[in-house]
Amino acid sequence: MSLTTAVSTRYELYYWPEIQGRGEFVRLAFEEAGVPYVDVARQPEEAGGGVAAMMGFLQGKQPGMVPFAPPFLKFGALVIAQTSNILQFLAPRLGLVPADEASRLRAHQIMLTIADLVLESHDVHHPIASSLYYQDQTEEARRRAPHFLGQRTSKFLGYLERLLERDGHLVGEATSYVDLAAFQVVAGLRYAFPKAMVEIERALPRLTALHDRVAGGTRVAAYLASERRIPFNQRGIFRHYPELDALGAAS
Ligand SMILES: N[C@@H](CCC(=O)N[C@@H](CS)C(=O)NCC(=O)O)C(=O)O
Repeated sequence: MSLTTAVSTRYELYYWPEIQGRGEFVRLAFEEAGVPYVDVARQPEEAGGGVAAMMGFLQGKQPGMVPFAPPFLKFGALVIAQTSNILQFLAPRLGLVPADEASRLRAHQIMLTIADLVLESHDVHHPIASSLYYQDQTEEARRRAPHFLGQRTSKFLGYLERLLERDGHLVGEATSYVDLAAFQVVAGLRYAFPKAMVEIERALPRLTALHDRVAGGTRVAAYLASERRIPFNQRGIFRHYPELDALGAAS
């Protein structure tokens, strides 16, 4: 194959370079599978990386489907966006979902539900607009947090707990991308709301055990200890504002 017709078949992940965010669900899948990927925006601009490389796709300057927002994955001629969609594409290739259709649908269904929780987790600190600073919507965030922590978090995580209780797993016996995602939301919510999560997790022993099992897996543990794992921070989806970390009465 000549250089001009060669289509790269390496996995290229495009995501904001300084946060875990939604890109982390994809990073975790590659890390658990031990499959190499390029985290493009974290590479130097001189090497074709940086946010500029990502913006080229978002602005439609690159061939292939134009993504609405990161994360997106480039594989050959394919440009795939939407976290759950990326994972649905990757999981069979990475061995992170059983092969049968029912299991794959089940996995996608749970992943979409986790994606809803991710959005609500973000909207606690940005209840009015993503384009405004947290400091411009603190009052509304303080009102929203007890609703999120008192009702929504328990409803979402309690759903995962019930699946574990009833079926013994989220999807299949082997570690799936949904297990990785469940680990990530528990880790993120613990970072954002450490006090409330102690209370909330009392009712979630199976989910806590799943979190620990995923975190202790050989490849994931090595990843978490590496520099590739960006620490949680105040620019990501899960942010720690102590004034929001209370289960108190909702108003
Ligand atoms: N539903 C999409 C949401 C994508 C999304 O909101 N991406 C964020 C970063 S985590 C972003 O950069 N959004 C820009 C925007 O919404 O304008 C997914 O799950 O991938």
